Amino acid sequence: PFLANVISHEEFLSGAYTTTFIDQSPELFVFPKRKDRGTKMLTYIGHTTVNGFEGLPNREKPSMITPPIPEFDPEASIPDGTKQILDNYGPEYLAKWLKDKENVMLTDTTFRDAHQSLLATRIRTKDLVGIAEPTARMLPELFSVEMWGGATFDVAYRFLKENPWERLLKMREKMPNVLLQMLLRASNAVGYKNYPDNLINEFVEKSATAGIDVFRVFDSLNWVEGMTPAIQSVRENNKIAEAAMCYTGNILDVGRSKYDLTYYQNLAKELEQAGAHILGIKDMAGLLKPEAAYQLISTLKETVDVPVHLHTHDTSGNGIHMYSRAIDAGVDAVDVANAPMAGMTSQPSAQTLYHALEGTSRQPQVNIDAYEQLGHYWEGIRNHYQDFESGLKAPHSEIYFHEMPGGQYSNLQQQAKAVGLEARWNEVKSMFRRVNDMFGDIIKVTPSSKIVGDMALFMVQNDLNEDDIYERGESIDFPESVIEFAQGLIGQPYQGFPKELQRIILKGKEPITVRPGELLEPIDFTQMRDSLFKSLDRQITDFDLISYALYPKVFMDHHKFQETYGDVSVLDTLTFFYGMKLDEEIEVEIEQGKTLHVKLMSISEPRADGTRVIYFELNGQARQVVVKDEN
Ligand code: 3PY
Ligand code: ZN
Repeated sequence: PFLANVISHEEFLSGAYTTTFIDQSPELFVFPKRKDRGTKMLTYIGHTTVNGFEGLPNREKPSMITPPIPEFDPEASIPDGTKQILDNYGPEYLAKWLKDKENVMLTDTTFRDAHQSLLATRIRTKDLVGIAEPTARMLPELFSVEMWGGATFDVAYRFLKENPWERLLKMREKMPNVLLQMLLRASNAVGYKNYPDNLINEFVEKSATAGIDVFRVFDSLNWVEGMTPAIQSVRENNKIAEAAMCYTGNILDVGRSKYDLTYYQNLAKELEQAGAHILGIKDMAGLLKPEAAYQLISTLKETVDVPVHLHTHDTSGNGIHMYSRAIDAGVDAVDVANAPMAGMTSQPSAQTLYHALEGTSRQPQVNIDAYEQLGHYWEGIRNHYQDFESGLKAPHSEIYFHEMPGGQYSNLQQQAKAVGLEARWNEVKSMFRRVNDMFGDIIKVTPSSKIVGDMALFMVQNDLNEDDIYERGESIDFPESVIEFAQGLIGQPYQGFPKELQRIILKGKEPITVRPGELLEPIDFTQMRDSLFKSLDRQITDFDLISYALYPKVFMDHHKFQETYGDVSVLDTLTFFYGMKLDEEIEVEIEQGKTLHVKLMSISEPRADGTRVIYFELNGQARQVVVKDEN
């Protein structure tokens, strides 16, 4: 095969090669591996059937109906939308167009924040892409569809065993008409720590190439200096920079003056100057109350020239009332989710908002029947993920006290459970607030919210209170994330760190005060590509490189998983999470036009070495795999 690779190589054929040709052409050594996709897939199904899926109860696969997909004529052209405005006239024009609209415009978050906040970000690409084209055809009036970024990136690799870039590419293909939007944690990209500037630039450039149009950029401490490189990078790629300020506290509470109306007003001006095409307000915990929204939006609309886009979580149940006041005050766009995926820790419901605004001049112009039809799909799909539900059953007004972001609530609950604190969850929530106050009342959103959560868990677990920290702090080993925060490695909090606490946590280590990205070595992508190529023994795409640079271990684990089990993203969701039932038959389309028929025939008892033999029929032929019984 080596010779065949050489003589068919373009450079060899053209005669332009030199003696270093072989050294410089690593692709010559990429040989097609013997693929046995069938065995790999059966091994995955067998393993999951016997051992369950990590983190889920090991139970028999539930029977569920396939969610209905609205019918459409695939030959009919897809109506133009906001994407065409951006592509034809550029981001400044689009921003002005948005600002001039009479009706409020909608961003649909069902494909990202809704499931991040309700189902621990677990909806798989297959289920998202499955409804993308009908959505594009039936809701072309949307401002944008938020479908990437935030936690989706690492969850895709880590838990769903799929490639987040493929999700983006496929969604883009199915949705050519509406703007695709992502949540970018500024210098933390889609991770939990600061990365070198050149990695942020690469990330933005490749995300833009792969299909992102609107980048909602935020910093977890509202530190504009930390956001500027990302905003600039988005602008350089001719995409829309939506610079977002995170809302915390309560501007109506005159006793709590750190984050008052003037604070947000000044921040808005700074973000406009830093290059925002749109000003985002990211109310990640749902703390913005209706009257506060009215005052905030009215003030900001007078403060900046760019349009204002509001994001909230409906945790308290006040979301629609709050939006309605914000819309009265002139907000240009709001974030909503399709009703069956809305409410509680998710965004307010699109349909409910539509009806709430009937009879007003600002009612969203969307096809409400389309929304409902698409909703039938989401209602069905959500059932497939029922084991990821947070268990929150009613509006949670306590949010105004503990201030935990919607996306974090179920996560921290899981973390608490994992360390045996399930029964002390109420204490953890109240400790979350106490830690916030100890830290000097900070903005809490990924990753700063995770740091507050880590510290809260740590304190409850070790039965520590504030006095213990101040009195015995010198002898306490604080969580790593808390030390990094005190070192300034995620940026500078507004009005600085509480000095005494910082000193106790750092135990003599010097904090930094500059942007962490300035101190980090740029990544040498060429060198990284070479070494990855050597260890993976396959072509390394630009997307692979970025993923590896952001999450080396997660990326390598994903690679190893694929070597063992192949591409499991093609499986239907219930099979992916629960395996198969005896005598069940499924069809798996492994590539277009190539379908495998799989039937589970029997499972042996565990053998002396702890393995079981699983008997299948694959396309009518008997096949067996051996899996370890880990129960
Ligand atoms: C994220 O950063 O993932 C968030 O959704 C923060 O609210
Ligand atoms: Zn959110």
